[in-house]
Amino acid sequence: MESGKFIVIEGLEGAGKSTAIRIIKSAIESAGHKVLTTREPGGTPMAEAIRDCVKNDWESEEITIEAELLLMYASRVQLLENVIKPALQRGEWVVGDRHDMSSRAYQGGGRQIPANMIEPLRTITLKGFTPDLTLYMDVTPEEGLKRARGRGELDRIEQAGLEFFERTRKAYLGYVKSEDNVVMINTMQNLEKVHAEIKQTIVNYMSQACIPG
Ligand code: T5A
Repeated sequence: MESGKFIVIEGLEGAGKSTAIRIIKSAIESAGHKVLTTREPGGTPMAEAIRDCVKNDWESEEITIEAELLLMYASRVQLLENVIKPALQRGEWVVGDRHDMSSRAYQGGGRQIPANMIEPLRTITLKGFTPDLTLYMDVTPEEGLKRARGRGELDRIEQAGLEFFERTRKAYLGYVKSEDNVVMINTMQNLEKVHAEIKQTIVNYMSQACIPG
């Protein structure tokens, strides 16, 4: 059986990932594929517990940036081995709300953890596994946080401050330039245009991915 594809949506808070995922899921299903959606951190019982851990504000105890990094990869490997890989092997397509690029952008760029400290964790947990396509939804931190605030209280990571998100965005923009299979969507334009670009990107990808050879 042909294995499925792993499509990842990345971006800062308020980039509009939730709507993008709905559009992508519907386009892939229309082409006759079964779709599973995932989120990171999270997606298995243990990974969801880790999600609560990293999003919580622990008041008397500061979460170190090293613990935050390790927890992101612990959550990721649980999801990858228990959910993502089995689904791909069953021929399903998986649409992920965040994956490895989030850690490299937030913990690498935002928290300024050097790449040579992140790399060994990637080797241990991912073992060379990479998404087939990544859609990076670009938004300025000002606009993204304004949208996120409109939805309710900001969580621990969302309270990290504008400079943190500027560094995170800069890291994302670097990966868009330097890595293959990454498409950037500018979300600071007319919403209909944003949605049309997302749909076109996935339709183009499917037409290429489904050509044998
Ligand atoms: N994290 C995660 C790390 O630090 N390292 C890692 O390795 C990983 C995996 C996850 C947090 O963990 C961090 C990143 C995050 O801080 P989360 O709750 O999953 O926590 O946070 P997000 O993934 O950022 O989820 P959000 O819901 O905040 O972002 P979305 O999904 O991009 O935003 P969305 O779609 O819900 O939109 C937010 C609001 O904006 C509006 C929407 O209607 C909604 O109200 N909106 C727009 N408004 C106007 N114009 C547009 N173009 C709009 N797009 C959306």
